[in-house]
Amino acid sequence: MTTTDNTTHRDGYVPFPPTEADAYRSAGYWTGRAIGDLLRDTARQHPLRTALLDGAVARSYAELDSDADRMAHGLLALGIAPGDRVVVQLPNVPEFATVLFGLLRAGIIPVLTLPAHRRAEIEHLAQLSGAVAYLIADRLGDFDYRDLAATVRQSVPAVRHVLVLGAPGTHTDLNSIPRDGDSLPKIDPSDVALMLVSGGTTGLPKLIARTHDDYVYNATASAEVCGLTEEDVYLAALPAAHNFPLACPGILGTVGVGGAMAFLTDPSPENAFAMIQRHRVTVTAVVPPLAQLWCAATEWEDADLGSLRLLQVGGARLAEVNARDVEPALGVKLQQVFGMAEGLLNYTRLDDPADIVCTTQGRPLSPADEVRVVDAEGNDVAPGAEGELLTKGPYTIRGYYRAPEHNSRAFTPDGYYRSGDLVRRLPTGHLIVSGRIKDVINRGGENISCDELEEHLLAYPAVRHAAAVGLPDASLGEKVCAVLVVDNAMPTLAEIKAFLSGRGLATYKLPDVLRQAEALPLTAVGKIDKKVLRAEG
Ligand code: OOB
Repeated sequence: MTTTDNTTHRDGYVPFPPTEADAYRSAGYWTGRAIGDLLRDTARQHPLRTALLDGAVARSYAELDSDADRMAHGLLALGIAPGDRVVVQLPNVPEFATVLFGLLRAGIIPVLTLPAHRRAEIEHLAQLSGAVAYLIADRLGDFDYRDLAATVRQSVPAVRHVLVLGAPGTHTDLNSIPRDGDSLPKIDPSDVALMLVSGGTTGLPKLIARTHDDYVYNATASAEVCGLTEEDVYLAALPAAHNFPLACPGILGTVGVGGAMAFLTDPSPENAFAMIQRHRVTVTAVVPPLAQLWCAATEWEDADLGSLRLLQVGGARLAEVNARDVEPALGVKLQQVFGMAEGLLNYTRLDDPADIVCTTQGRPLSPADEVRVVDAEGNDVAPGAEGELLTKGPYTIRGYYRAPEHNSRAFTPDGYYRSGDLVRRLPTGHLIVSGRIKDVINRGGENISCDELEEHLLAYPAVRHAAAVGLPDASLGEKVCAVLVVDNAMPTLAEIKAFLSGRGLATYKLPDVLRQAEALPLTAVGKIDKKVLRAEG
């Protein structure tokens, strides 16, 4: 079997073991609903309720439901078959929902890439998934996806169709394909529904195949934890193809309860605040750098954010100082979310005390989530001690798609995913993320946790963003480099060292080098990109 084999997506998919799958079903975690049923059921019960709130294309649930069916018929009529994979790369536009539900209803598997992905990632993901089509928007800002698509078609010949939302250029206009048909395939809820892209910090991204059963549970259980109802208006501010805004509870959770959704292509404070005010947005999700920017922007933007009831922050560690800022600055309840595309989600609960919300990254979503905290030998650490988080459960994958060799390292023989995240578990079950196994600087044999150092650097008054990275050093192996984005004058290395020593930090953890940056480089979803920082030296 080659990675471009197109006949079936099941080759290379690692299923849940049958006995565990049965247990998830009989305990009621898996309900046998397809993701498309979330929309169908809401459209039947509340056809006239608003689903999409974006200006000219505002759609009711009945309209979105029929748009999705028509999209499904159109894609099948093109010759794309159930089980085929389609690489989807769309900005946050309302049509994202139509395309997603259209593909899901047709049983075609979307490979959900982010707008910031470029040739290296898209070629790799198209090849690895064995995609037959690539679905894009014409352009976003100065970037023309049609040019990228022309290159991808050349290098990955299995990609037969390029479908464009907007002006198609030399490709096919998505809106011109005929949309009629009489039947849609029956969906097996234990089948793969969609593929997410891993947010991994090393190497090329991996594919994470999620089933209807597991992802419906992911979205509906998340909606419950967030108290989401039909009164809510969810704003997709992070790229909609990312697990967090897609299903935690995000777009799918909102559809499940019959709330309204709005999509934001550019989450700058100016745009986001205008959207929140205009559509009376109640819930949204951001990454920590964006949360910080929004908090700071309340000083110069005067939009009315009174409708917002919950700001979810996750994707990377939110420093306590920044967590404490959220409620006073934005007048909104904070929820920390520690999640991963591979599955496990941790949420602080709406009734958790403020200290828990500001100092922990939440506790597991499901009573069936199994979490272990282990040492380097794989043994459970003492309660409260730091170790690597291992997990399995009803919505956590048992292996990456088409990656047997990597899977033998990334999963334990009994099916736990090795997250690579270092955590401590409180008696309440809340987890504190203390770093990544690999995000450690080895300075002359002493290990320094970057997270810990960053937390201290952020406490320095003028420091807005901070990142610690190890740089090669002839005598130490690695030396400690602190990169700072500051509001006012840049502190000197001596000042920073004195400040950190004053906070009681060990001498070997003090930075050897200080760099000033205008901004920190960010990944496709907006997390600080350490790979780039290290490469910049
Ligand atoms: C989310 O998913 P991914 O797949 O982009 O990234 C997962 C990794 C985690 O393994 C962890 O290293 C880090 O991102 N992470 C956090 C965090 N949330 C994620 N690290 C510290 N604190 C947090 N709150 O990032 C994701 C998926 C669903 C919901 C939320 C985030």
